[in-house]
Amino acid sequence: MSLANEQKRLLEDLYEQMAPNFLTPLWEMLATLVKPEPSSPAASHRWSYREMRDFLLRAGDLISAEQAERRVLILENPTLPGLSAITPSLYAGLQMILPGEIAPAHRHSQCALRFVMEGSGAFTSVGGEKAIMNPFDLVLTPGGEWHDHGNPTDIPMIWLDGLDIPTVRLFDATFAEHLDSKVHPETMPPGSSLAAYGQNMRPMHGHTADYRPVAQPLFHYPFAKWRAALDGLARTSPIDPHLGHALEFLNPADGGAIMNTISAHVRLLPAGFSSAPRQSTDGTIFVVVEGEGTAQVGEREFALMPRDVVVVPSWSKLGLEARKDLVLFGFSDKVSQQKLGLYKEKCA
Ligand code: GTQ
Repeated sequence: MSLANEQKRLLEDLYEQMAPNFLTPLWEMLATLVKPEPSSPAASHRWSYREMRDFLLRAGDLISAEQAERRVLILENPTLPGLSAITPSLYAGLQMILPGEIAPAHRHSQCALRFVMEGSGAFTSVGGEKAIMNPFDLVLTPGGEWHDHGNPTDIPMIWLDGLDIPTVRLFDATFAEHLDSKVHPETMPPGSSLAAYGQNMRPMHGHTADYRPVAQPLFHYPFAKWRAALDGLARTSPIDPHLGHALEFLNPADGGAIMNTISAHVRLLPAGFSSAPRQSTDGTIFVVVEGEGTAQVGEREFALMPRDVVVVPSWSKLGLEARKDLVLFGFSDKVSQQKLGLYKEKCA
């Protein structure tokens, strides 16, 4: 037996003997733990809205929102089965509230965003203030805030949920509770926080601070406003070769990201525009809002149609091409990574 083989045999013997003591040798693992660059366990994938919607409507025939607490189909990353994760740090789900239904009030450590896919006039209530939702509105439920959903209209309401469930799981820091009543009592008329904080201003006497957390006063970013802002940017600023015209949603209290763990943005890529390839460490979930085009994600190509959802894992090379003016909404864990000093991007 050669010396190398003898060494290997003795080491393997040693590993076997230490295993019952829950000890393993780093030198066998180091290369997979500390890698020269990200190689995500998540896959890129596109979910067709038409297909998801069909399954969700079928679920709607079988279970009520109240029974389910939240009637949601989880968009599970194909290579992260059983983890309820669309990227290693984030969760996405498609939620439906049928006419007359209520999804009862609860609160939890996890931060949530809602991006409306269809329907008009249903609401998410946050701390007792309703946000009346319209297509492509962004509504936030920051961690720890009471929230319920309801649909007083006569059409189904469907939105995409984005939560930091896997992040909170990583830190083992989850708390949740139910409210005694199904619906939180109304604290302020619908639109109050948007009126007070949605114009780059704030009430001088801070009377709303009593019911909205000072650090997170705004929770409704209507489509009409962000779409107009994107058009305004496109009219006045040169286009970014990697992003297209892009705007991040901000928390007006501090100019930072919308929530503690989730960042969100929108992009407009004019017809004929092809973005230069870009990589970033924040695996991103995109929703197609308008237009048509393609997303080149590493070696794979996805056709983009309105309301489809595409996940782009960390450090995948992303190139976007617009056939018709393409408008995208995206969310990611960028703000978490920035706080931890991890965020990086690379533009070709
Ligand atoms: O609406 O509160 O998709 O608590 C997953 C967990 C939605 C919600 C989800 C939740 C919610």
